[in-house]
Amino acid sequence: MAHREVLTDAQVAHYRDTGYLVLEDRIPSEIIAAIRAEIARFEDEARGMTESNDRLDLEDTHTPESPRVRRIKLPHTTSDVMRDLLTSDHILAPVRDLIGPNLRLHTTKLNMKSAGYGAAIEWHQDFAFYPHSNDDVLAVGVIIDDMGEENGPLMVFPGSHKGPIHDHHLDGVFVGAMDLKACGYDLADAVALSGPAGSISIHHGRIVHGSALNTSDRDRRLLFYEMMAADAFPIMGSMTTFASIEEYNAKMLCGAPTLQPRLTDVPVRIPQPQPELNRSIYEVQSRLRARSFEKIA
Ligand SMILES: O=C(O)CCC(=O)C(=O)O
Repeated sequence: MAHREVLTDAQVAHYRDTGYLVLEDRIPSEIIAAIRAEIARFEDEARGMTESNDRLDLEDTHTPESPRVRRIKLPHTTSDVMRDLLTSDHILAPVRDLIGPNLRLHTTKLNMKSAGYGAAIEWHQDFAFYPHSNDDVLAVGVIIDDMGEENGPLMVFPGSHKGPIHDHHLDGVFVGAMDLKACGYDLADAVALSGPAGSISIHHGRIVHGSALNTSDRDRRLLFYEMMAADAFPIMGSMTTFASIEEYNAKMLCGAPTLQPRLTDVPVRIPQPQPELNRSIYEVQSRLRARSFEKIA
């Protein structure tokens, strides 16, 4: 049996079987409080803004007078608290238990999903956006507010990480979402990842997931750290971009980089051509004609 840092055999088996895991009580409350204070700082910054920029993605219903932020982009580059948490054992120890000691960052984002209007994210697979040479690719979600059925939780289809990569194209253009029914899924089989603030969720890069509009009176903020085994290399057309091997290796979170990709038998579709508006998943999915989730008027 392999030595593990934090996860039990049962937790590792659950992840392998279903493609997700929720770990309660993983992040100390003072770190969650510090992240909430950082979020307030970003919300202040949105006042007066007329359009999204490279730090903040704004809701369609945002106005400069009534700011509505739907995503803080790359928060590890603009917040010391969120950078330090990313490289801490709170996050990396369980990931090492699942996909090994050598980890490379893909990206970070904080999806706000505010009470009353926080935007939905249509069903998709992260691996459809960034196919790699193997699927030791996952996302850790840090639950900033208690997340339950009512406030737009992250939802997954257990076991879907073992299936195909579905078509995320419309009219020949990548739209970052799939047609759930056409792909044979029944909404009744989706599982909401619930947990109190300070929990983390982990979802496999191939798992089918999405989340509804938050019409409740409680915020649902979820900070994502997306990462992969260092020997999972991006495949042509993947949204993983880097200008040089030095820049690529600067994304290492722990362990050692390699120049030898591990190739496994994983399903791949190339997420190309990209739509013109492609600065965030919300923009990419905005071309959809049929939606699974409601949009706010
Ligand atoms: O925030 C959510 O509920 C889903 C996030 C997600 O899947 C994404 O941003 O790719």
